[in-house]
Amino acid sequence: MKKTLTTCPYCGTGCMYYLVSDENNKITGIEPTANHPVSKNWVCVKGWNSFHFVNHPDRLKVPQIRKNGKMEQATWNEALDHVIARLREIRDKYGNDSIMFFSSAKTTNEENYLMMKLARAVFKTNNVDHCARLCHASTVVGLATTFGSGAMTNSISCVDEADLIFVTGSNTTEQHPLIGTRILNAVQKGAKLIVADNRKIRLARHAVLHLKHKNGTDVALANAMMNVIIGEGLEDKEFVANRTENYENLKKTVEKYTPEYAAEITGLKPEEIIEAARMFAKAKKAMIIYSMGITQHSHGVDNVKSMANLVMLTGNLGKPGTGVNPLRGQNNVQGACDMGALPNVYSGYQKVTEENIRARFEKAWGVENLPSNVGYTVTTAINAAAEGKLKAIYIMGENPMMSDPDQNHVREALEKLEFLVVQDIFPTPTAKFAHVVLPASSYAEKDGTFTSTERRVQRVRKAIDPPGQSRSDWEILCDVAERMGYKQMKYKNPGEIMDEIASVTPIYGGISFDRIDQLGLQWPCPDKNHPGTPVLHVGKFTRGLGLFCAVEYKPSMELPDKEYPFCLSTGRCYFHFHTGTMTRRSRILDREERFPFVEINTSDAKNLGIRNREYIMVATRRGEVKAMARVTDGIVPGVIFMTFHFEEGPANLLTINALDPEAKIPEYKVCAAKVRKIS
Ligand SMILES: Nc1nc2c(c(=O)[nH]1)N[C@H]1C(S)=C(S)[C@@H](COP(=O)(O)OP(=O)(O)OC[C@H]3O[C@@H](n4cnc5c(=O)[nH]c(N)nc54)[C@H](O)[C@@H]3O)O[C@H]1N2
Ligand SMILES: Nc1nc2c(c(=O)[nH]1)N[C@H]1C(S)=C(S)[C@@H](COP(=O)(O)OP(=O)(O)OC[C@H]3O[C@@H](n4cnc5c(=O)[nH]c(N)nc54)[C@H](O)[C@@H]3O)O[C@H]1N2
Ligand code: SF4
Ligand SMILES: [Mo]
Repeated sequence: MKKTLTTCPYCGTGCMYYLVSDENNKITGIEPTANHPVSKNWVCVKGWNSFHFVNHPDRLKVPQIRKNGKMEQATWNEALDHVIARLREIRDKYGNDSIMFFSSAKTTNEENYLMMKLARAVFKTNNVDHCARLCHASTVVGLATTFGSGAMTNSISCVDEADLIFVTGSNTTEQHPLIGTRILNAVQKGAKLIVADNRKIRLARHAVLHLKHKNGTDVALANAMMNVIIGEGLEDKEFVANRTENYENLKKTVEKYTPEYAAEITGLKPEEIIEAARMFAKAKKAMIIYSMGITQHSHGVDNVKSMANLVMLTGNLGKPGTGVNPLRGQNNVQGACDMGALPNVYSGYQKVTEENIRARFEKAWGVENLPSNVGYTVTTAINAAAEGKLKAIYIMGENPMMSDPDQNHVREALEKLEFLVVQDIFPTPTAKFAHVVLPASSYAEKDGTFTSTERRVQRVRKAIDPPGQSRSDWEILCDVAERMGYKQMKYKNPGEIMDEIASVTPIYGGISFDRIDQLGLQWPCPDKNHPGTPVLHVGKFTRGLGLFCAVEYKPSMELPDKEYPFCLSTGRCYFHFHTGTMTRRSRILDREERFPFVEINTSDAKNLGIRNREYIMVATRRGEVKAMARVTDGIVPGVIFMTFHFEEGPANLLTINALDPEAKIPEYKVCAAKVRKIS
């Protein structure tokens, strides 16, 4: 038996544990570790079961090339030669920006860095992005504008110190279980909890106040809370005066958002809003925790700015137990953003549009003429492909056929592509459209780092050899670069890649494999002696002063009407992860939640004659999906909720391709739907 300390491949909480493997190169289980600051000898059910998929027989083991419409096995040489020949042809015919690279929040920092280096240094395009676009793009834009840095301001341990925790649009106990537990423990010790979510999530049972506002009305709620706070003189005058700018503008904007006015928009009672405002403002240390309920809207950036406004107004920033805390979703989505797998920035959020920054990267990478135009996002790339403007996509570790909005639209886009490469560990629905499929090795079979939601850069370690001919993503990417004739992408191991990252990325300047050996380090960590940064914006914001950005409430793009009377909201459940490629191949997890389901309120179900566990049809203007009715009082009347985990009942066949104008994030949380019985 061998024990290998590594980081969980599921959520951004970033638990570390030991993978236990035997002499036959098989992982047999996991063992928690006591000294990790977040996991503290615990993991959630996905952590416990994070090895079944690794051993699963469906793992991709051999490269494949499409020949005469059929996928055929190939050698690595044939597959990679084909990839670069086709990409070269397409580039020469249509230009550099006709190719797009989807990077992956499932892969390591080193691999994300190499993907963006490949796109920029070798293919000379800024067309690189990843699933943060579908997730926290609103956070990255909104907090960069207000604070100067788009990450969680505080640490997970700050939950223990808060007097009041405001959880909005985060089903924390199911989606970030070890943070959820931490919140429950804090409440038990006396912290107050406010939950804003119109589903009766587990945290709601422990809240002093549960706000069941309508989906998409968070700006109205926050503006009204600020209206009350200012009206009653509860704002932190000193903080506002010394640390922020543009306050007058905010004050003027929130004037009209009286509790009564916001009550009409949100469906709440005015007293609930007043109580929430008073509690939040009067707490000594209050923190906001939010996730997809805030970001996944056509006004997601406005929502995030509202969260920032609320904490600045009450002075809850730059100290333990406070802050704006967006819980990042994927195991390494924070890292994929940090590494510049985004169309507008290099690693460390250094802008591609700034000449001196481009010059630095040109020098470091030994290339000339790095592109200065901002590239496509994941979402605009799919649109461009559907319009025939984008010709090729190289996808590493994403499954857009299941995860992007409006599946028929995605299908049309993928079908139109002249060339699609899919590099994954499993044959995904997206891989069905690929011209070349490259088998990658999983987290258990490679070295590297993931960065958790609290900006903690942690080690991932190789426990076993990869199955079949599969190879690490970093090795594959280096091979592609070399075959393209680029000489500066050769590394002996991921530790060397991290050294290069540190040399070009100021916030990672002090990170190296030997320093982060056991517990990791929280960025910014600018030099080798820096201890890391648990709390951001202490004494001063990254951008200097905090910027109040006044925003008006804007309704969601497609609201319920007579024909489609329900609001369809989508999200996740405890046992499955995303498009299910990993959890549905995990015996125990798949046993717990086996069928596509739709939550519907008891009174709605009664009116339609729908019984619990009966299969029903859910339809929107995009399509219809069969799912099992879960009749419950845990959701308000008029709203239905589905997950996007099931290939056989894909929620994204229903969702709308409406985007936030700035962040380009889809509106996954609101569209109009109807349900009917299957006779
Ligand atoms: N088990 C499991 N864990 C996961 C994942 C997974 O797939 N499975 N995915 C990971 C990833 S990448 C992410 S991004 C996170 C997501 O984590 P969460 O954001 O917590 O999960 P969601 O289910 O998308 O949505 C959370 C809640 O938002 C509420 N909501 C919907 N609309 C609104 C609104 O307009 N306002 C407010 N205030 N609330 C609203 C929903 O009712 C829902 O309960 O989870 C991560 N962890
Ligand atoms: N309707 C609806 N849709 C949503 C959301 C929603 O709330 N509602 N949420 C959105 C959010 S927040 C997110 S983050 C996205 C997620 O969207 P995706 O990232 O597309 O979804 P995943 O299923 O996580 O896909 C990750 C892929 O990486 C593969 N993989 C795992 N490990 C490795 C590895 O080491 N190397 C390689 N090469 N591949 C690997 C997996 O098999 C899988 O196919 O979905 C979005 N879609
Ligand atoms: S809380 Fe997240 S990181 Fe921790 S074990 Fe569960 S899925 Fe893994
Ligand atoms: Mo996410």
